[in-house]
Amino acid sequence: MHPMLNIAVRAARSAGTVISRAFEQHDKIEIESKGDNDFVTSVDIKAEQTIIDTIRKSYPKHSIISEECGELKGEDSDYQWVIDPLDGTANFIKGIPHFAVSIALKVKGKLDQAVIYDPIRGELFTASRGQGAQLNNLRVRVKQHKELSGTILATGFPHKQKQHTDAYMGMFKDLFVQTSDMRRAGSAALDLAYVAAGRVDGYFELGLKPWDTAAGELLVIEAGGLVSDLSGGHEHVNSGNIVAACPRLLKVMVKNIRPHLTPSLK
Ligand code: 2AM
Ligand code: CA
Repeated sequence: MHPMLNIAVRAARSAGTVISRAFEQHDKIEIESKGDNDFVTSVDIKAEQTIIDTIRKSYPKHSIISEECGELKGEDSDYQWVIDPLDGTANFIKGIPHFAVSIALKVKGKLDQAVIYDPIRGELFTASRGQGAQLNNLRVRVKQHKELSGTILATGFPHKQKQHTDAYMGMFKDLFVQTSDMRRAGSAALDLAYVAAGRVDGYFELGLKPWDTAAGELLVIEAGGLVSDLSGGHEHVNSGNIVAACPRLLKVMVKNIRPHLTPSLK
């Protein structure tokens, strides 16, 4: 295993322990509102600190960007860790056991290493650039589909950007009538990991942040899939609007999504 992936795994497992212990004592979790429909708990912050401490111990000069701390510039800006300590915070708060730790490393702006860890199921998704994607050390691949018929797509609702509800529902409807079914589980990181593992066939969501998707993007690519913005382009990191699937299905998904794009979603 690449030494930096090894550190990412160590950090993700330590954070996972913090999260699952806290989940067992669910009634003691302190919740704070960051804004409309946006919450942070003492657990997000503690898990994030665990990850940052683990990375800093081995790589004190690397830069870090994380959900709760924002950007921590290091002496070495070629290496940037992108961290979501608890993706699926709303599930965690409600007691729904579906959330994950997401850690990616970018080297000179390119995704290089990725870990997504589900501490409830003990599932560890890993990827290194050019080396494929694994679930608990076994190779995984995206499912191949040429059309929507027979597929299950994962998605997330634009709950923090309700101005996009009509556009989103238009996309959802056109896709839904052609698929077998949809899933809305509440963790973007796990949605992308599940695309990589072939558990769902594709995924789309609007308004995400870089730490929601960085590790998942490398996992999907290393599992033979593609990630794009809603028009099939490369703006997803800036826009936070994302589609992921095997290359042929992604093309079909984008074809169905595109007619619903409003100027602010293009
Ligand atoms: P979080 O739990 O870390 O906040 C739910 O749809 C998924 O979307 C979660 O992964 C959640 O991450 C993420 N998310 C973050 N910002 C969002 C936004 N502005 N709109 C929709 N989902 C968002
Ligand atoms: Ca997140």
